[in-house]
Amino acid sequence: MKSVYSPRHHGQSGQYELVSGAIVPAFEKPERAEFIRARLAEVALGPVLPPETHSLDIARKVHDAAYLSFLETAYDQWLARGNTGPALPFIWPRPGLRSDVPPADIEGLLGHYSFDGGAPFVAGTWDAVKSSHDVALTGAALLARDRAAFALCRPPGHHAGRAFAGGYCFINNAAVAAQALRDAGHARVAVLDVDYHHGNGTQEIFYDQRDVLVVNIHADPRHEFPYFLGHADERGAGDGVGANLNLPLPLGTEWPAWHAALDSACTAVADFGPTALVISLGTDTFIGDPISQFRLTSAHFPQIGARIAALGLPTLFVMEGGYAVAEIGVNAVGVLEGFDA
Ligand code: SP5
Ligand code: ZN
Repeated sequence: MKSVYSPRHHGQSGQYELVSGAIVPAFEKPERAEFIRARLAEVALGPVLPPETHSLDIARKVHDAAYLSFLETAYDQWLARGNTGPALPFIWPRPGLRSDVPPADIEGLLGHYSFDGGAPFVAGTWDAVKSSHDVALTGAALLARDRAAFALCRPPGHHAGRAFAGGYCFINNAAVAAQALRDAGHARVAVLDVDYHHGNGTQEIFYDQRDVLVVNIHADPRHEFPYFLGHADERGAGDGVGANLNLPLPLGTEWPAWHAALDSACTAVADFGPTALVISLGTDTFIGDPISQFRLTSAHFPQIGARIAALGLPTLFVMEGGYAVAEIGVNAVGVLEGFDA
């Protein structure tokens, strides 16, 4: 299988995050993508291509134009206000405050366009985010000829919604790819998100559509980030009723229960009858993940790939989370090897 990778992901680096009341080095760091790239070479999975430059036309179908402009200009606005260091929000318009009047100041805009403090901007953030978007679109284009492709996206995307960043995510790469596949003529596209965390952004983007099925296997949001979306009763709205499926699992979930959920998810995908599949590939389900609480081991990841391959669909893998940096290459590439086997 071919992969797509850009070194421009390095622009998103040198950040901090607030974890359990402490400012700590960000878990979402450049080494993640480099370990995956090294493993792709080590197992000779296939060619690793650079992305082609794409316009934001497709991104504008899944994100608000004003939000995309904010992403592009946020760090310059932060500097212009006399700040240095990473730009992070610290105030949000929760219910009870007004969100209908966009702030004119970057301090307010950061909260207006995010749902947590986990998507920091530094000087290279926009370039990295744009490159990750280009990687996803280049991967999607490969499906015109190839059975499968791997978009080694960084930063990840599945927490980003139509008009908000969060959870390390800015542009929703999987949603952009799914939209590109729709535009390329696939009447129905499925997105299967196997990251440990619920892909709240992808769900929000497609929630009222019946042409894109979104299925999530994730830690129960009553106990885990993103807490405020991802429950089993969220089945879609309007035209999209029935085209969203959440399979929340308890903290501590091991392979048998996780694999049973994967089987249910794959059955739902098959029943939907898509002609293309996007996998939001997070490996933070791994037992050694520093911020997650499922218990998959490295031997399980190829089995995930094999089950997905059995669907027989053109499949784009889009990298999302996974923070056990030493093992992320083995686990992510393990899924791809299992698919190709
Ligand atoms: C793409 C992706 O996987 N994003 C995940 C963002 C998670 N951010 C919140 C992390 C909260 C970690 N809490 C850990 C408590 C450890 N004591
Ligand atoms: Zn995750």
